[in-house]
Amino acid sequence: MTNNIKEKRETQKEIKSGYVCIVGKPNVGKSTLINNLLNIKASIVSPKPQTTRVNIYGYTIKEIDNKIIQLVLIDTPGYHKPVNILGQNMIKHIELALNEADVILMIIDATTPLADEDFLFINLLKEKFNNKNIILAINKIDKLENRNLALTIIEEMNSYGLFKEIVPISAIKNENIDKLIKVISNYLPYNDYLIDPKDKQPFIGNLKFFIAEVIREKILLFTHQELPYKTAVFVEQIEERKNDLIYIGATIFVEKESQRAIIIGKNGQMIKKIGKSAREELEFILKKRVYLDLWVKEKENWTSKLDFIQSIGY
Ligand SMILES: Nc1nc2c(ncn2[C@@H]2O[C@H](COP(=O)(O)OP(=O)(O)OP(=O)(O)O)[C@@H](O)[C@H]2O)c(=O)[nH]1
Ligand SMILES: [Mg+2]
Repeated sequence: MTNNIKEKRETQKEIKSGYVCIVGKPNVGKSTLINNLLNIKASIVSPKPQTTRVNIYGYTIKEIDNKIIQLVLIDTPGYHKPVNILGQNMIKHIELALNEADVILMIIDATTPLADEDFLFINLLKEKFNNKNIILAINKIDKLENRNLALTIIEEMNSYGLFKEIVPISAIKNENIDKLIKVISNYLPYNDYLIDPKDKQPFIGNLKFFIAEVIREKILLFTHQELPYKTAVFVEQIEERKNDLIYIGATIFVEKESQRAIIIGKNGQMIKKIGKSAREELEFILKKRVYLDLWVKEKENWTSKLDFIQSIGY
């Protein structure tokens, strides 16, 4: 085969593309899945619910069965009953993504029984988004002692008559992810690229916001009770310095003085731990040395102040 013919054959491959929004209750593994699909860290992950606060966009190209698949992915906050303006904004983000989606990918956790939030969300999908292609992924199957349980869950979820397909997966162990992409591709509407495939930026985000998120991820990891839900991070300054060093100045906001004391810790040990862990990860991602300057400020009742929430990007 001459090169010319070979090239022509390659470009004749079928292309499928579309917007896929990843939704579901908190902590089911939505952000873990988008990171897996993008093959980079775009969205922070933590063992605590309500980690993601805004929609995170990314795109990727996969090739399966001689078909080129371009997914424009949206990771969303976990669906929950909001208790403040921050929570209300999170729900607005989810609705925005649902409206944008060609395919809605709902995630549930195979290891926990369905909760109120799952039922509320299923009702929302039934009432407002039944005309869209809705696929269900049952995540965390790696944690199932008895894999047959996945079949029972599939049967139960089928009874809602809502899902076009149901796929058991493990986002962490990369199980059945190719199958999931293949299933999604059957419902993608376009037969062309949505984003120029030469565009090498898989994660459509803002660096300052991403750095703030990495810092917040460490706070989620090391602090407990209400603190993770009352913490906001804002990067004030990023400055390239000599010898491949980046200076990053960021403020951690909390609602009360007592929370400020916990974040700082005895002899400043907690803030040191958060700073060290964030700095190490940022150095790995940015491939540069990082000097991370962290301040902790009290901003009374910020989770109910719309102006502040918007100024910080949530
Ligand atoms: N065992 C196992 N754990 C998983 C899997 N996927 C995610 N997790 C864990 O589940 C927890 C929550 O993961 P996230 O990706 O932050 O969940 P999320 O749905 O984005 O959560 P919110 O942003 O709070 O809505 C983390 O501790 C993950 O490591 C999986 O496939 N298997
Ligand atoms: Mg998340």
